[in-house]
Amino acid sequence: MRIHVAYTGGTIGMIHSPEGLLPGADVQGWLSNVLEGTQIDPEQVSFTTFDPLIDSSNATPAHWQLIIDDLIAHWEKADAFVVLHGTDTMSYAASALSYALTGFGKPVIVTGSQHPLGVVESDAIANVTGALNAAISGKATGVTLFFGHHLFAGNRVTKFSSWAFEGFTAPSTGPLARTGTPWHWYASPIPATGWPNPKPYVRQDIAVLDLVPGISAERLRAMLDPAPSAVLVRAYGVGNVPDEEPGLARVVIDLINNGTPVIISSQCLQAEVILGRYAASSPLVKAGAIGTGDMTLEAAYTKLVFLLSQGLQGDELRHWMATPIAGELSLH
Ligand code: ASN
Repeated sequence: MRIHVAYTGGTIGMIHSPEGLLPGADVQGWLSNVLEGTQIDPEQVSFTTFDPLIDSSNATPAHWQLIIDDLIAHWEKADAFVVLHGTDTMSYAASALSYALTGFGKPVIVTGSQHPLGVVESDAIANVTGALNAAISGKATGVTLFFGHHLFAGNRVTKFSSWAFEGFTAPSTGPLARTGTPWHWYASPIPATGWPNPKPYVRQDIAVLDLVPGISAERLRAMLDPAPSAVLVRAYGVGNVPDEEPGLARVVIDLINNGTPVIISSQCLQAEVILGRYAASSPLVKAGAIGTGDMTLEAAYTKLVFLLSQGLQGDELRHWMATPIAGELSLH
């Protein structure tokens, strides 16, 4: 089996410096040594080292597009793909890849590590060999993320720990598989419509805002002036926004009336946003706010960037935010 590895940066390939961790390890050489004597022939593995290698806290939609372009450029020469990525924004990248690669037809597994490969207690070997095992399994489809002994759908996962080796979770769906002898496979990704011939990712002016008890209408209005291209509000529970705080809901309604899409998600890690369930959110429903259902923040944000990059607005944007493109959303 031919495998292409795209190494984009992240702690996995970092070394210590006086300023802190930065890229510098020989990841390609390390990988060849890891594979020596295994069922994967190192000669069958192609490798792209991104230039520059980044700490994934620096990732932008342009960076997601570079990864997508590299995978597409190697499509004919490989049967499966592994992306080595920093963990900080790995779940954003995996979601972003999932929307753009619905027609790819070959498995893509994203992974990285909490510790650099050069420290004795590193999780790098376990994660990279796990991702490679998923790649050759014949069971992984679409874009997935392997981390801490679990394989997840790439657009269902979130980083919930900055230090634990099992640092990712898929709060609404659980994992697709976990390691062991043999691996246990639980569920298949949710079927979805796909997106033929997507346009490239372009950075969008999206404001992502957390509500907190005590936020005033003046503060919210100030944070949204000038109006962004879209607003993603991290509200409470099933998508509740306070309706008794004078003028607060009005700020959101005015935005919508002036043509800015407003998407309501939840601060709950495991969320099912149901706008209108409580009377508190009914003014927003009437104004046309869009709920995120059970999407993670990462899946909802990257989907919004994806749809705006496709040039969608108004009712089309609303329709596609509520329609699974790559299994990112459950329809109940
Ligand atoms: N800051 C690192 C990154 O996201 C964290 C990691 O990879 N563990 O690139």
